[in-house]
Amino acid sequence: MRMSTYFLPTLKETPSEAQIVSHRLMLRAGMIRQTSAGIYAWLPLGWKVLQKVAQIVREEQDRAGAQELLMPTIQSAELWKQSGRYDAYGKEMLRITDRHDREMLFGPTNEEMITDIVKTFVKSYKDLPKNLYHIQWKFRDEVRPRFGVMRGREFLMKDNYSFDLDAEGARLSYRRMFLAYLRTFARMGIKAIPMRADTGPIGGDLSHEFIILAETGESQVFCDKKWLELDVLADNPDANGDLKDFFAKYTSVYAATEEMHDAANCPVPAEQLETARGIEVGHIFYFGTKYSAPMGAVVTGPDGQPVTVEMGSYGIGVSRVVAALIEASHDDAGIIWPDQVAPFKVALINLKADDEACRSTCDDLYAKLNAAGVEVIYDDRNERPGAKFADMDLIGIPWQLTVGPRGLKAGTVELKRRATGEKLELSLEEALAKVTA
Ligand code: 5CA
Repeated sequence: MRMSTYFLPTLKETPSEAQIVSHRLMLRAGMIRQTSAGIYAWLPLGWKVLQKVAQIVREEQDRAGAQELLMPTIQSAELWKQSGRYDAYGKEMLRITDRHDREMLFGPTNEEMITDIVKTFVKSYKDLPKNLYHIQWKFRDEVRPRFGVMRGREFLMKDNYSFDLDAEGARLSYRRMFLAYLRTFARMGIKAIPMRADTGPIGGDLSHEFIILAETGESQVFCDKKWLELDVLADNPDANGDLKDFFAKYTSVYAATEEMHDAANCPVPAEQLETARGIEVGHIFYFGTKYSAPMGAVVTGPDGQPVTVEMGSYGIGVSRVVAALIEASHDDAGIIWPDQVAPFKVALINLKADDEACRSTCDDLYAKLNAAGVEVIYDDRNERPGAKFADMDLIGIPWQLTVGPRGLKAGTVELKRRATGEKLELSLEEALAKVTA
């Protein structure tokens, strides 16, 4: 992508309405634009990151055996009356009336709709288990939307729903998702800690919130310092094997939200206890027959008798994760994207756009990087070097490859690692090899 043509409206000034760093940086980096309170347009740079995050979520869902579908954002009130949640959900639900005076709503979540779909087609125990997910926009009319996409009214969620014949099967589905969530966040380069949680309006008896530690988090959390050393990708448990031991290991290390934490009876000694703020990026629930019973999701069991299916639901705030990643990884100059979710891998900076040697070298590097499948943003504008460096630091591209007239005479370019600030003088070939590796 050439910066001269890219739609990247970066801001020099810090927007006054933004109270937390991720919101400020997303506005300054030209990632989002608020269109109404708590509702955002995702501009090209932001959209790219959002898709990268969604793709990691998708790959880990697929690996865990969940299947992707897509349900609509607009739902009929009828389904919610069947489950009994239509009145209970209150003002957070955006209710809509269509031209025929039918009651509709913009979905805040999809338990009812998926239960209705599954019960229509799944009639026998032989059709179970099933685990279905989608990545779709939700609407919750939050009283206080704030902190940008962190607590929006419209937001992107991955939500999935498991259907099992019995409680044992449902607990296995829950453990599979527990593992998938740990893997998902680890792959994004962040540590999300599962904490026993309240089930709230979703309901059920077993639930974990996945929390990223960050100063600006909305929740107060407590965890054993051992958590900071656990490495799920190194543990590498098999999603299809027996997950009991893994689940036992990862739930035995203490971690709790404020609502669940009891200081007087905390099993962790004070010097071993981390007290921090946290951001909830995911939430999983096992709730048995809370929806399947009232909505009649029943299959014929092995003995010919009807069985009400056991369900769980599992959510990741995909758009919130983008903000949480920035809270976890930034400095005074801007965002520092982990490689796995960076919108571009390489920032190619031409220090002197009107210099023929610089221009042709950069054009050539740009073509080679594109040909090698490396995502590159190329600053080919006629701007001051200082402004170019500031923009690239702000938007947080992992590698900055700078080409200037002085270096070129010596046959070198400069390669800077955004995260560490480390700079290397390399030949063109060495620099190319390093960023395409
Ligand atoms: N049906 C269940 C699981 S699929 C559910 O809706 N769970 S939830 O209410 O906990 O939401 C799942 C995740 O969505 C949360 O963990 C959070 O990361 C994200 N989320 C919830 N509300 C918002 C919001 N207003 N703005 C941004 N993300 C949100």
